[in-house]
Amino acid sequence: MHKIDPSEITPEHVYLSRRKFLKGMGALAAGAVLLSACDGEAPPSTPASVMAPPTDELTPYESINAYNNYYEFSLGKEAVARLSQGFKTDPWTVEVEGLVAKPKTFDLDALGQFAATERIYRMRCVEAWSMVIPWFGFPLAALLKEVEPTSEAQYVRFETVYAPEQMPGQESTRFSWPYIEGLRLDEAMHDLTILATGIYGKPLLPQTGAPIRLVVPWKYGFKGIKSIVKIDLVADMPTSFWMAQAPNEYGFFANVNPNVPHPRWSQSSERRIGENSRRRTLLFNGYEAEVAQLYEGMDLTKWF
Ligand SMILES: Nc1nc2c(c(=O)[nH]1)N[C@H]1C(S)=C(S)[C@@H](COP(=O)(O)O)O[C@H]1N2
Ligand SMILES: [Mo]
Repeated sequence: MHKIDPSEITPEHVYLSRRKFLKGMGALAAGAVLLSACDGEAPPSTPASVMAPPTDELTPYESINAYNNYYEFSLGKEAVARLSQGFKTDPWTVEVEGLVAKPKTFDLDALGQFAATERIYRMRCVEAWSMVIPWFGFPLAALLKEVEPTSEAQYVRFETVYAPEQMPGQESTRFSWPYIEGLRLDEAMHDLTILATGIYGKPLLPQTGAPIRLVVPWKYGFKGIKSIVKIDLVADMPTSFWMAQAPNEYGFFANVNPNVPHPRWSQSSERRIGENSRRRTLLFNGYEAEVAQLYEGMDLTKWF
């Protein structure tokens, strides 16, 4: 696994990784980024990622790691950190197989070969809370290219580790374990889609999905499957953990959409962790310009 040294998070590094997002941004936004990238200390305290509105502040490291959804450990968001302490994430392997020319099992060292990038993304849970997280990781596309999906591959199916002896929640028969998620191949290949291995330049802790988890910033948080052990290229749309659990509440695409209420939660606004007032939820979580073309012709007024 790529060991993230704190010295890697230099202002230059932050600046350079953000610069990649400047395409299509106005000079004002670019100026804001330059300013925030030049103010010295790392990790940056209030920078504006160009992918996020300039007013979005990073959620503090402590909050990101103290309020988690990870049902394998607990249904209580504040209990996950404690119950996942000591969860064994080394050694670890991710098997990539299915409709690929070159199936391959990646160990931590092999995963560390992929060029690391920093991505500051909003994360929006369907329960209507959100955070802004500075991830470290690499595009999922880089890994998929290495295994060479065949022309029959249409979807990617992800699986979380099954380890009930370490994950007390997996003893519950209320859910069908392991946790499964899926993406259409073009969504999986999109540059915004990453496999994350760190936050704020530090390796992921168990509660955020160590050692490796998916991040798809324009979709609801439940698509971001944690502690992945298996990635399968398949022909048919996978049934996700939540689709199996409550098909009337959870669709496959799950793109953030303020206009389509979930049966239990209006999606029009959200509570940003650490802020008092609610903010308006943005279509595709604010990444419309980057991803709307993936869904041309689909009915955005429906829950999906
Ligand atoms: N394996 C697994 N992955 C999971 C979950 C889970 O319960 N198990 N919860 C999901 C949900 S609902 C959300 S909102 C995000 C939360 O990520 P965070 O705890 O890092 O904020 O993880 C997602 N990934
Ligand atoms: Mo969630």
